[in-house]
Order: sequence, then C-alpha cells, then structure tokens
Amino acid sequence: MYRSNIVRIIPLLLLLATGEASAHAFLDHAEPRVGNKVATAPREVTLWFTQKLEPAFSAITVTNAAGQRVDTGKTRVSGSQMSISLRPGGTGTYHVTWHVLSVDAHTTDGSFAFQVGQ
Ligand SMILES: [Cu+2]
Repeated sequence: MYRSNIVRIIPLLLLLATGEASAHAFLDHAEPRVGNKVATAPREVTLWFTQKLEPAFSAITVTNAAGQRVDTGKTRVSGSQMSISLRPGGTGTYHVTWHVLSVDAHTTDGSFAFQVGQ
C-alpha cells in the first residue's frame, strides 16, 4: 500500500540525513588558533578535523599580509590531522585556506585568519 510505504521511508530518510551531517570532516581546531594573535610568525600551521582525511586530496595553503604564499606546498596528513611548514612571511594577517576529502568520500573546505605581531 502507498500509505505504509511512506511510513517506512520517512524514518529511513531521517536516519540518512543525520548520518550525513555527522560524517563530514569539519575543522575541529587549529594551531595557531583561529582568529588568534601570535607574537612571531609560526614555523608551521596544523589543523585537526572531526574525521580521518585522504592525504592525496587534502591540502592547506597559507598567505601572508601581502597575499604571498608562505607555505612550502607540502601538506602532511596523519589521520585526522594535517600540517604544512611555513617560510618567514613577516607580520600582519595570515590567511589559511584548506580543502579536505574525508574517508567517507565527502569534500569540505574553508578558511580562517590569524594575526602575527603586535
Ligand atoms: Cu561526509
């Protein structure tokens, strides 16, 4: 019957929707911390995610206040964590941009800034 099929489908959709929302890799925290101020330019940036990452499709780029890339271009992934080393880039606002592919085959991306200097 049409009506009994609907009754069975709705709980299944709710289950899928909930599983989906908790499955993606979201940024949990970062070092330097998101929006934070640090006295000197960090040697590297590390991001922690809510899920394990696929190294081949996950990367970080970092630009300094002048908009120049200051990362080395070699993102290192270990489990749910990824890092990149930085070259000296002076003071001011740094922008960190990331994209990841998590082990559930979903992609997420985002960006944040931190401050270097006074
Ligand atoms: Cu997902």
